[in-house]
Amino acid sequence: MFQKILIANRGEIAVRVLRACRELGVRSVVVFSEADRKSLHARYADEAHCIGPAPARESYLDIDKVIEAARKSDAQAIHPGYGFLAENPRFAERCEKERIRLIGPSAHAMRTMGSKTLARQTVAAAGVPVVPGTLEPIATDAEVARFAREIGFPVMLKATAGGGGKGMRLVREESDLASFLRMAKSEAKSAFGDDSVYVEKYIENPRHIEIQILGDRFGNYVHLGERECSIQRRHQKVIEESPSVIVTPEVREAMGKVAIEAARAVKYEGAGTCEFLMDRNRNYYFLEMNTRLQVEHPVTEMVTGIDIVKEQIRVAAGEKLSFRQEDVKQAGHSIECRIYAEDPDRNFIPCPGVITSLRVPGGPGVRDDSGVYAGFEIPIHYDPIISKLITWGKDREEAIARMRRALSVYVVTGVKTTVPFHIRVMRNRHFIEGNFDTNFIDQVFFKEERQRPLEHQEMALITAAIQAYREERMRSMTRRAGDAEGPRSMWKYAGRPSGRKLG
Ligand code: MV4
Repeated sequence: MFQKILIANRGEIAVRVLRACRELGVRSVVVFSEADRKSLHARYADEAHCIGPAPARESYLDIDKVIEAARKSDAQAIHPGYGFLAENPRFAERCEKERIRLIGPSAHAMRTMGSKTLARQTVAAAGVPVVPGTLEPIATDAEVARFAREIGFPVMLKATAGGGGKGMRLVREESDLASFLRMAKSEAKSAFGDDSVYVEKYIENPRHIEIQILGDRFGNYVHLGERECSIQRRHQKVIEESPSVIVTPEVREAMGKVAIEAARAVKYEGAGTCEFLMDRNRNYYFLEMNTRLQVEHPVTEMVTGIDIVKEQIRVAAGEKLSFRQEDVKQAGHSIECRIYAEDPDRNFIPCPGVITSLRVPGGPGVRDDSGVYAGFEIPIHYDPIISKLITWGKDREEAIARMRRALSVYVVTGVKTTVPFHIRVMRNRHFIEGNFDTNFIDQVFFKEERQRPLEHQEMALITAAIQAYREERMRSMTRRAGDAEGPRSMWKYAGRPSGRKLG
């Protein structure tokens, strides 16, 4: 096992990896930017090195500075977390050159999966079902038109270097093809510096289902079942769960097998995720493979009992996987809500700032993977995530009930958060029924919410009337009683339906 690991990340994921290091008895080093001098990850680590100014380009994304910090601190391995350098094949090569073990797959695996067309070719050759379409980037307008006609409209144009919905265009009819192709190419060029695109059949109202895999360097592979990630907003996942309500044991086993074949095709080492689109008939199609630890890994940990981060570290240190496929059992249900410093009432604009007070929920089946504390200032320079709130229950109903309970007592002051948004989703009948797809938040949920402002206004009026009544009653009570303590704080009455005094 390693003696010392450097964590090349920040926030909640750096803290998550630090916890794994502690449990393994491995010393930890972190890097931090000038904006993160007082961050939780820098406090939590055994050792911390400042690697530059706030902009990520000059700190967390600067390969030379990260390597230098690893050298100075004598770290034998680097955990990249997610984002930043996590899927950068040049970083993987540099680590190899410096004889520092990267806790992740090879540069080759990253490069293959980083190109969507190369990934499609590679996994299709391994027998994995991919979304019907071209396996190569397409050079000319005429060729795009020919393939689109062959596949049949609607089609999707996607950037070869893409991911996350950038450089992606839905084309419903042939007359839009030329102009949409130009848009897709220019978006791809500016986002990835590569304007090549390819064509896929459009899957209507799909669900996004992904399979977690783990591999070691001896060619052993296991899958840890699926995560349902269809609850997204503008291609950002906001709620994830495991298992998925639509995945049957048979489909799970089949998807797990093909995910392992995809991993084997690139000699994958460590933790990785195969993303699939699933249509209404439960046909599934490989979309892409993420060659990193993912934000939503905790829901899998909660239902399998496997610590994915510790397992990642062990296989990177050259150990064999500590269990076999038949040892993996999913028990109960887990849900994750991503709590962001964003204002849901103002189109989710980021709300960086100082967290003036913080109260984190606990109790049975509740886990809060946080990167902040009361008094911390969320910097404007990075993703404004506050924490991931994860619940576990014996079934989906209990996991939802616990999530509602936890969200309702989650207090963050000083910044706006997405907690109220999550409370509304947890009450939405479609969500409760498990009846949703990737269009749910943007097309179904917000439409329904917009139709309810009158309801909210009426509720506000009724609440104001009750409050006025209680205040008047209080005034007359304190006048009569001549209470020696003086008038009591109003909230003691206002919050409790029974009007019972506790203090
Ligand atoms: C698709 C698709 C339908 N058909 N590809 C969006 C992000 C990128 N990772 C892939 N995406 C999609 N690709 C075909 N052929 C629908 C989406 C999609 C989506 C996928 C996953 C999660 C949320 C989504 C929201 C809108 C569209």
